[in-house]
Amino acid sequence: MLKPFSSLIDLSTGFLKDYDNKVERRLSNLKGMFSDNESFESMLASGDTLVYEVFEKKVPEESGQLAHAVTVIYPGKVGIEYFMTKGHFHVKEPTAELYLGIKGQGGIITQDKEGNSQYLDMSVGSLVYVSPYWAHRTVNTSDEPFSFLAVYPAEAGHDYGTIEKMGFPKLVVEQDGQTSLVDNPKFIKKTS
Ligand code: S6P
Ligand code: ZN
Repeated sequence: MLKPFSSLIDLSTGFLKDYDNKVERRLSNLKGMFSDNESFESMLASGDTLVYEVFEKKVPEESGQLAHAVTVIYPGKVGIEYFMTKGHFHVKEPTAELYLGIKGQGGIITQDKEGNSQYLDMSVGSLVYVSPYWAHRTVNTSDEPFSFLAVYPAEAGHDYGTIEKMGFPKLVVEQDGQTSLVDNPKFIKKTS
């Protein structure tokens, strides 16, 4: 049986100090996810930039356990679209998730299976409740690393394939120095 344990987030840097596992996502891992393919390919040609990292604590993937991880999204854009996570639905769809902003500025774009979408700004201390059935993707809208904690049922699982096919209804972009949401021309709305 898992004993109670603690870990430490350095609030001055936004990093989880004593993680068990780190996932690195580079540009090449996000192929096809940014809207502007030309900018993506030319950026990739000059280096496989680190876009985000996930620092995870390991808990058993079983009912009753709470998985938790700190994500750090680095600043950057592909074309006008901010660096972002892949985004996912949970495999066990009736599972919620709680996000807490730790450092920097960003936002979370969500969608349900009907293609309804909602964007929420995040900054230090923002507490975001991602309701069951809603896919979620976070973006860094600033010029410093954006860090947040996610807590979710350990058995939730990640469905990346659906998002790879359909995308999100909105893109989070910088226009005239402002963060804006624009329609994603490549979004595929579920038909059944
Ligand atoms: C897990 C939770 C986060 C993300 C992380 C990276 O349910 O939502 O820990 O895994 O922010 O995003 P993604 O979409 O690549 O898993
Ligand atoms: Zn999730």
